[in-house]
Amino acid sequence: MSDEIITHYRACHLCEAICGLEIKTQGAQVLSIKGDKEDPFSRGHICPKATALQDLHFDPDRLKHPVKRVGDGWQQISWEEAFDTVAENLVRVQQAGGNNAVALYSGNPNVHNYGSLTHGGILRKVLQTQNNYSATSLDQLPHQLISYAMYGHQSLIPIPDIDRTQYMLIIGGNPLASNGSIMTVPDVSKRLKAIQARGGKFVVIDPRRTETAAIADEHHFIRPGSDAFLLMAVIHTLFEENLVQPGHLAPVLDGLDEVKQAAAGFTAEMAAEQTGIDASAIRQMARDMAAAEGAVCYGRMGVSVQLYGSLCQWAIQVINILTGSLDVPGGALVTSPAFGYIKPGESGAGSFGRRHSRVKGLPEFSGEFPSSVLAEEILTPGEGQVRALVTRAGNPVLSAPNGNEMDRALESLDYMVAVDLYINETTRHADIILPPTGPLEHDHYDIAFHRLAVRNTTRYNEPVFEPEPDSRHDWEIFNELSARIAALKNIEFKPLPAPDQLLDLALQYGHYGKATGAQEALTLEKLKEYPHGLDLGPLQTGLAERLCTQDGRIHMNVEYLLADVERLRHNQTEWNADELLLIGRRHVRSNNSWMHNYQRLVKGKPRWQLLMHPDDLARHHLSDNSEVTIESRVGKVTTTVVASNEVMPGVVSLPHGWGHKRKGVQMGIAAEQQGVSCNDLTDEQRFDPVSGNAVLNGVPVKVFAADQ
Ligand SMILES: Nc1nc2c(c(=O)[nH]1)N[C@H]1C(S)=C(S)[C@@H](COP(=O)(O)OP(=O)(O)OC[C@H]3O[C@@H](n4cnc5c(=O)[nH]c(N)nc54)[C@H](O)[C@@H]3O)O[C@H]1N2
Ligand SMILES: Nc1nc2c(c(=O)[nH]1)N[C@H]1C(S)=C(S)[C@@H](COP(=O)(O)OP(=O)(O)OC[C@H]3O[C@@H](n4cnc5c(=O)[nH]c(N)nc54)[C@H](O)[C@@H]3O)O[C@H]1N2
Ligand code: SF4
Ligand SMILES: [Mo]
Repeated sequence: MSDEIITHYRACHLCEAICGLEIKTQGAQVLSIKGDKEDPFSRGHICPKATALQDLHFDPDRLKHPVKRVGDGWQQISWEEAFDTVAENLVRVQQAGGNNAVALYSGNPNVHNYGSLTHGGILRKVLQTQNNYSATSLDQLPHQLISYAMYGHQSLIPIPDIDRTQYMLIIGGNPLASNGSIMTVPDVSKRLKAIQARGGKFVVIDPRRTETAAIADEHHFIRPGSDAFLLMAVIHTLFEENLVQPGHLAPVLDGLDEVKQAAAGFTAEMAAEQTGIDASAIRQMARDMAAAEGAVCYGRMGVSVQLYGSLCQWAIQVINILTGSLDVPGGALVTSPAFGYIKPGESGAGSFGRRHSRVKGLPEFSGEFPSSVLAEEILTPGEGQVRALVTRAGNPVLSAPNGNEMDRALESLDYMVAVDLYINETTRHADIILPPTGPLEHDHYDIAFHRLAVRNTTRYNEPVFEPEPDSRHDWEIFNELSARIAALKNIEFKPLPAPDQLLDLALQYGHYGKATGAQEALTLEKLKEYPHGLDLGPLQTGLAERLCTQDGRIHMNVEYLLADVERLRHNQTEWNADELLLIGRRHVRSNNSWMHNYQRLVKGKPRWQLLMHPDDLARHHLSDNSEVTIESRVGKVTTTVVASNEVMPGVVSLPHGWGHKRKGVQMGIAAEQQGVSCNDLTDEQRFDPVSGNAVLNGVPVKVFAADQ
């Protein structure tokens, strides 16, 4: 192996910010990981997780070969045996119980791994099952549903033009910790401060004074789950004060009258009672949205994973439309990516409610059922019961509501296979685990996140290290496994070419595939000349020409959303002073459930405790830093409570993704961490009835001293 020091440029794939990295290696060693200052988009920004990429690469707990469960232990097997055994068992279960007897759950890292995106679909195709699930319905399903319903394509999602906005209303998002979501925005802290520096402002609505709220011009606490009242009151105020001005989109807009009627009665005073935010502040938000030269309302997890997730995301679009903030600089704009530019006729628009889940009857979206029903589909006997499961890059035991029920469900399966890097809370139930290469061992392109970025950019990176001998990339696993399943089922199958070939084609047929005066035609070859990434300019107006609805119009008058406004109207509730509502939280050193096995990220101050307001501690006769039991309808956990003025009274906060002490987890450092799983408390029976998206915030809980 050569002693040469090599500098690699490579995107960090861990979160949606897609920061450019400069990685220096010597032979098999990583010498340094730093921010790539020449990356035109991330400008050198990184967070502490980037340096943990080397820990992930060298982690002795990371699986390098397929393993088969034998009693309580695991035995290494060959790829041949692994693929054959998995295919035989999946097909066996399907022959006995029908195609739907096998379910597929796809987790979040698939979206950060382009080979998984290009090749994941083939496994779905050969399995021919309707039982598809993913982290989408624990997350951004309402965003996709609303874009599908209003603009005709689930991925035609308007993105905040943060670099030009003068007023940004952030509801239930904490980009300083998450680094942005459904808004790819590296270096977000500087970009937010730049709004203030140019005389604009941003306002945060959150039950916790988050890192983002702390630097905002205004922060308003909100009672969890009540945002729909706030949003409807903003809409009401816009009509009441004659501030509605849809601008250039007016000719393609449907439903103005229906929206006005729906908002009637949602006064700022009514919303104040429901949310706890002053009526005058609510009116001011409407006025500021209408007055600013470039304003944008943006809502994320806090308004997505709640009982009115879809209604909230709809109302946010409506507010942007009514204030003339959609499709204007400084407002919300659709992106012009090099891969996956959406225009009328584009495939993958989505589908909704073509069928319903067997037990609870929740609607399908784009061929998936909500993950909240996966456990019951496994545990409820009858025709169509799920008896085998494939997970790929997912950890539903820690990520889905009612983790204990999920645990029991996975335990009861006839067969399970996991495509994953680790033996964790979920994959420990698998019969066979198929581990792919690590992230530094394959090339990289951000199919999903350039599409969601606050600026149009594109970038391709070569692998940092050669893959180890006899290893497989995720996409190779899908190709090989699908081929075997297809052969046993006697269906036609052709493996897909490598992802870089598909990328090259997509670029050539894409939005920048033809030479223009300013730009040469974009091909993969061309893109490789820009290892730091290629800037394609700010977001562009032109939504009207890109609408994918059949009539080419924007639909604000979606029947099932207008009906949901009525559900909201009839669901005004009293603030119960004794009630505690549980919300989550994210920390910049953590990433969902799977990055607690790296010492540099878990060291220091513990970050897994329950936060509770000092008044609530007193009211419940609890002391700071004591052990408490938290109880919800579905379960109990015991952890440490700490006093915090960050959370509003009546609200407690516990992060998700912890709880690695479950028996059989083979992640040495993670298993030593004290945190418990927040999803042992979240309730699978609570979901947004419109989309079926899980409710992971605002869960009613009781908290009492642990020794009671
Ligand atoms: N209470 C509560 N629950 C939540 C949330 C919340 O805010 N509160 N957030 C929700 C959200 S937004 C999300 S996205 C979900 C995430 O839920 P999931 O996607 O189910 O879980 P992750 O924690 O992302 O787990 C990722 C898994 O992928 C594996 N992995 C990592 N990289 C790769 C790879 O390249 N290839 C393969 N094959 N495997 C890989 C890891 O080892 C791990 O097992 O959690 C949701 N759950
Ligand atoms: N460091 C780190 N970064 C991440 C992740 C991670 O786990 N760690 N996960 C990644 C993933 S998969 C995602 S989807 C994104 C999520 O990105 P964000 O949505 O920005 O992240 P969250 O911290 O979940 O922010 C949700 C906020 O909503 C608030 N909230 C809770 N309930 C309510 C409510 O009822 N109303 C309102 N208005 N607010 C409420 C919470 O207090 C929280 O501050 O982050 C991504 N980036
Ligand atoms: S913010 Fe951190 S984890 Fe996210 S892409 Fe940038 S370096 Fe990676
Ligand atoms: Mo997510």
